[in-house]
Amino acid sequence: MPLFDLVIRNGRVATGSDEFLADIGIKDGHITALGEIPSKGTREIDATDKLVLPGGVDAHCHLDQPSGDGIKMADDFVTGPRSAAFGGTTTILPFACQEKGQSLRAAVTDYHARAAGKSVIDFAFHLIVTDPTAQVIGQELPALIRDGYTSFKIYMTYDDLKLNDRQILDVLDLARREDALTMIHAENADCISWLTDKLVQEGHTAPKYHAQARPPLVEREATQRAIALAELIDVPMLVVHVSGPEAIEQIRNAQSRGLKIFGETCPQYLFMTMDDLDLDGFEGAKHICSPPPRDASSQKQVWNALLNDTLKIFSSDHAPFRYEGGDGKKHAGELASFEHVPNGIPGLETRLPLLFSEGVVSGRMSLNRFVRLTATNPAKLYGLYPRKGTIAIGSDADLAIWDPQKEVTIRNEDLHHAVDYTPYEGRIVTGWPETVLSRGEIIIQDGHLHAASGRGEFLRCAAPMTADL
Ligand code: DUC
Ligand code: ZN
Ligand code: ZN
Repeated sequence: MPLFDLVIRNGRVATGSDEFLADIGIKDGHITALGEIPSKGTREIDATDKLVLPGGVDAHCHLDQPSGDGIKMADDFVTGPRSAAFGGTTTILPFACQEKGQSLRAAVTDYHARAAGKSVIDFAFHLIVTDPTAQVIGQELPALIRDGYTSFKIYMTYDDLKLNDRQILDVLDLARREDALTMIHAENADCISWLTDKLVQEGHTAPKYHAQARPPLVEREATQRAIALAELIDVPMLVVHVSGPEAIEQIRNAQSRGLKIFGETCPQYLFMTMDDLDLDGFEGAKHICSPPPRDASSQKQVWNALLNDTLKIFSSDHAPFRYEGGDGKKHAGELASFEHVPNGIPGLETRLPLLFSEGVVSGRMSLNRFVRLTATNPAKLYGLYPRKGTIAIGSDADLAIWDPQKEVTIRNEDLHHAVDYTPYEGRIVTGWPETVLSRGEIIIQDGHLHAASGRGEFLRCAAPMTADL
């Protein structure tokens, strides 16, 4: 009986800290040998001239999340994870979103039902806390944290999601007591609604005005306030989807004062600008997300913040709405005012290839940094490390074998999500994850899916490893 179910031979292996030539032996879904492996495996993969990287961990995506009357997310727990896998991601963390008035436990039960038997890759849930009642703070959240839901997103904007400062303090205080991580969407709600009303009154309703209704200042102010609240409680916090220098400056300042404030950014802030909201007709709606993409100089600053460790996490914020049909971007009509367009863009499948191409291949960032940003750091921050996010003896054999030279033109027809567009249509990238393994099983090879929906396992998260980030 062979020692290994699978041996990957001769690949250039990279982790968050090292790069070396090695064979990888896999048994029962785990990595059990690294180095020169003389014995043959039941199966073998030749990875000569290929890179073998940890499968990506996408720590911010929205799937099958109710988003308002008449609006439906295009991706569920079949199509979203499948699309992620084709893009080299082997773990996702979508959200279980509490509706105001709903118990958090009921929300979690609901999302487990949505996900049951569907995902092709492993997944955990973050919670979205919209109604932090005494019962939620005192009982439900502590119990859920112990059950493996150790991170929750809270919002400072969106009427049906937002918390006031006092509620935010309650959540942060609970996170400190129970050793959990708060993720915060930092935009000032009153500024946005005031600016929106003004723009609409002036007849400025085209998609491009979305960016004017949410300028950098509203993100900066909310980021600064959120950091002050976390400082008051003395607890780590992650600012999600940071879009530009104003918010980055707040985070960097907090870090320089020794605060455990982390930052996440997403492809839209490196590869899109607000000019994309000003396409012909209603096409700009395809690029509406919040915070909005900024300008070319902001993109540069976001790159810098990834390179100087201010931002430690790179996620997709995949929020999938179809352009055509009446349940997505156009649910309020062909030329609806920007404030009625659902916020969000697809990105699960393109997240890694975009950063690999423009980061690693272009020479901006090391391969180790790429791995840290896209796999190791999120696995640590969300209590999944070292099971996920690295290549080490004992870790799950979640691996992506990249052809670092393959040129791919991104075309929506070649992607595997259920959205009818990609904001990156026509963009050429170099490097693509050709073979993807999840717990030792080959799930993607030769452009095909080789695994059944539903094989993915639910992961319980441990406490965030913030000391090490
Ligand atoms: N903004 C969010 O806050 N969530 C989903 C998508 C978006 O654009
Ligand atoms: Zn958000
Ligand atoms: Zn989001």
